[in-house]
Amino acid sequence: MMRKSVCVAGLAVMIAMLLTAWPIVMASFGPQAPTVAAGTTVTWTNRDDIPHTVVSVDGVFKSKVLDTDEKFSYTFATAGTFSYFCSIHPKMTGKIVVQ
Ligand SMILES: [Cu+2]
Repeated sequence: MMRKSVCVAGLAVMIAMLLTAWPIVMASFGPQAPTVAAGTTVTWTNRDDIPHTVVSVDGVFKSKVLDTDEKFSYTFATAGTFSYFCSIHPKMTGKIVVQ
């Protein structure tokens, strides 16, 4: 199963969390490291059938537990590289590059 939802419309970027293969440690964020402009709101959507979270490594943002099709959005006001992971499955990682 390989479902990705990437939508760049105006100042919004959609990131889907998806399960690429069994076992669960293969779950991943896609795209992995999109580059966006400062001021962009990034929305993560859980396209998987198990819960995930989106947690900034540096404590910049933190979602609640997202069930299937639930969303989390964060607006990146400043430039930098923001790494994040799923607190339920710490091997699920990604980053957002803000310019
Ligand atoms: Cu997860």
